[in-house]
Amino acid sequence: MSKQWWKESVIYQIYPRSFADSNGDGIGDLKGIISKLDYLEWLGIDVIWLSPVYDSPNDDNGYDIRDYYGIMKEFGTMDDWELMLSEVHKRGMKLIMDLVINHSSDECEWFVKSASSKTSPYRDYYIWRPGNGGQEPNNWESHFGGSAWKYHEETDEYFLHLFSKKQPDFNWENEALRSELYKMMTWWLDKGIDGFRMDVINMISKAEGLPDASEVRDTPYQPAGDLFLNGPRVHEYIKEMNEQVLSKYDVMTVGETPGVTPDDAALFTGEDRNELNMVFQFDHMDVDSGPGGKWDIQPWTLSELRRILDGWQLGLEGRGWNSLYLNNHDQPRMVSRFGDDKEYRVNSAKMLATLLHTLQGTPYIYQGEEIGMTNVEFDSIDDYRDIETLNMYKEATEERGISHDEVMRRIYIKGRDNARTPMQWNPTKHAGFTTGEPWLAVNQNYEEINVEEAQTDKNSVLHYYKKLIALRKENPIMIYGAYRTLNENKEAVYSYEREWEGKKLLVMLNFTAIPQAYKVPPKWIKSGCELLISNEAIHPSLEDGTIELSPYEARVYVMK
Ligand code: TEU
Ligand code: CA
Repeated sequence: MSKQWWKESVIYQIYPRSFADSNGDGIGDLKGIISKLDYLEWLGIDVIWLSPVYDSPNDDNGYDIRDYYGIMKEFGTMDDWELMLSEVHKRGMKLIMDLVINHSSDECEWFVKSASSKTSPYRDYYIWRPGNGGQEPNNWESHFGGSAWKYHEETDEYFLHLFSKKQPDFNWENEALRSELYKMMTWWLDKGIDGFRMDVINMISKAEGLPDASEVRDTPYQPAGDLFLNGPRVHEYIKEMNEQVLSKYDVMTVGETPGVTPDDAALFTGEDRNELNMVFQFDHMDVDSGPGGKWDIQPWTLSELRRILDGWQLGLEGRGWNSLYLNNHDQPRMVSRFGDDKEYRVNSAKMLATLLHTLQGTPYIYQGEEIGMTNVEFDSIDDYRDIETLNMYKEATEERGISHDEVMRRIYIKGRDNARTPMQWNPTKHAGFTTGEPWLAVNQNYEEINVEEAQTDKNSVLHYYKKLIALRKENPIMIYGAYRTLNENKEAVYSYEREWEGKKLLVMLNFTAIPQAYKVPPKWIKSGCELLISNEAIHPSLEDGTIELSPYEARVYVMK
């Protein structure tokens, strides 16, 4: 593998709680993951990104770490984890762990000591401030609703939590805290892992003095992203982390960085920056959000999605590397959001997969995406588990007078549990995920949508993913080719070229449920070309100059 093996890899994200349950307690676990490694190897996966498996009270399903050196008991033991790692490596795959170091759980021993007294040597590991005339220290809103501050009676101060009340933010200005975190990272790297996905890593440096948010909406607390995203010392901290830890290992890092532009991303991922290898940007994940944020749902347009993705493809060309994703454990299922999860589920899932595997960057497959799993609609709010959803439901219905039906409509479209229903392995009860009662109900379409069915159906989404992944390994142009956008019928068709060492690819994706005319660029007629992959079986030749793309049809040609 080249030094930059992460550029040539396809990465698969496992959300362990929902992946595979080996002991019938209804919760996915490490032994369950081990039982599915042959499947991932068969698919052609190179790297597994494992969402947090550290000891946690699960206020935010593991993104609230209580013991950074221990495994959550529901998931198994450290021996199980060691076995999993060796089984991953035995199959020639790599493992990156999800690292949450912007905040910990309030049950983490560091926080318990920090909260024990104002004079604790750990006090400054977290962000404590006195109240402001009986009010919170500033007007910041938590991502999970309400104030970003919680009052701590025992020491008569507030602590900052940008997420849940049980996720206190670390104070990265404290050097001892940073050393603790680097020591912990080294401990995991010495176990042989192949890197980290770093949770909200661009939130670790907050604005000097923690001033009030200037943008004031008609809500009690205000979004303050400009005051805690890409803060004044964020690059200093990450460079220090790289110098003291990461640079000593052949590992990959991908930072989760809400609110970054391509210019910001180039600062985090530039090869001469010695910070991170890649970042997850969110511009395309906000394409259907209005000024009120994710729950202010707006229709999205292909021209806006293209503008965003073009911007990232061209913006990072030659100075960074894109992470390519349309799904993860925080986002609704891509076939429901950007495709058609009813009449054209299979074709639109394949079309979206073609997009992700023919842009420049590293593709990330989220568990279930490869079989076209869809969003879910539970009848009752009591069927939901995600803290973000439950807090929003309570605040919207009880404090803002929004109707139950309207709030449920928003949850159906944007709720995070859409992505967290158990992986659908086969058509037996609970989709073969568990022999017990699942922690979150299985999507009722599992009899039709499951891995077993997909493996037997040669035309399934799954076999299409397997072919796309294999093509990337055989055609470096899909990895390294320069990206050039094309504007033919651009409101309905996303088309672009890739160019590398004299070779050319032409990609055309019909993003609609109706046939679309597409005028082939003349140079492709003259030169002649052959079809590399398509989600349709028959294709009029390109000679005619104008072709018709069927609903959600995807085609990729290579120039002769
Ligand atoms: O998510 C950070 C983040 O930006 C989320 O607020 C995301 O935008 C939101 O969930 C979309 O609805 C990371 C983790 O991926 C997420 O699961 C955690 O809840 C969060 O950090 C706190 O650790
Ligand atoms: Ca289990």
